[in-house]
Amino acid sequence: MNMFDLSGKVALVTGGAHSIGFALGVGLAKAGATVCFNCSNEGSRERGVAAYAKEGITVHGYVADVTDEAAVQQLVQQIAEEVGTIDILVNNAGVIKRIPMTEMSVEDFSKVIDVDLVAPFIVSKAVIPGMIAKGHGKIINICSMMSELGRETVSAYAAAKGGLKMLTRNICSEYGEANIQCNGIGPGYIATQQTAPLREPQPDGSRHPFDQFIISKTPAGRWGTTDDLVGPTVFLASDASNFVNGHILYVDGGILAYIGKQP
Ligand code: GCO
Repeated sequence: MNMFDLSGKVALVTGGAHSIGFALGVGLAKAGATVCFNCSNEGSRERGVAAYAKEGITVHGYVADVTDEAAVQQLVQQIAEEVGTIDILVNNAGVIKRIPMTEMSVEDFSKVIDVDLVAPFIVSKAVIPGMIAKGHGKIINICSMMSELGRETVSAYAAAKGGLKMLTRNICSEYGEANIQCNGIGPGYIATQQTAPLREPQPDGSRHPFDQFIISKTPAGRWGTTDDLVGPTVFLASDASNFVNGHILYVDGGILAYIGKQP
């Protein structure tokens, strides 16, 4: 018996057309799941479907705004009709705005909260009834180092990701008896487009100061890759984690355990 086998399971990865979401979608598919993803526009959907096809994966791609409850309800219904009731939800879609708090508009703050916290509520609310009807479900929320730590310029993102940690724990508390396990993945600093500005080489060719800082704060001595997140996500999506609930699994190379190297 392979407790990590996802065969027969339907997975939805929000924001699954690229970057971390794409890597997780590929990993879930390679573990046997039928993978669906949503994104914000048709161009991204087409590029995403093509990218999965290059990996030999037939995926179901949809355009839907995860902050729009009516659109999400329709998406979940369409997936149920076209693919099957969702067994695994990965709330991955997210944005970040790096602006000093006193310079950040309420509009910008609210946008980050809407995508990074309200949307996981909306999508989870939409899929839980189907999971209850099936007698099982897995919800995996992509949290962050900022679920535990703050830093300059990311007030909205930290507030959202801190809230997402507690939403994870509350879904666990409210629906655990329905055999729904809700956990989080807390990525460390992962080399993606979202973190590219933090890694840009300096004009003299030296490392970006933040790049140097993260390397000094990470026992693994490197930035993570999206592939580092796949195994932990497959674990939380599988029967191997049926008694793991309300847990945030930090995949950070040890950052949260480490005071940091003396300069
Ligand atoms: C930042 C980074 C982080 C990472 C990730 C860490 O500006 O500090 O973007 O937020 O993206 O969320 O877990």
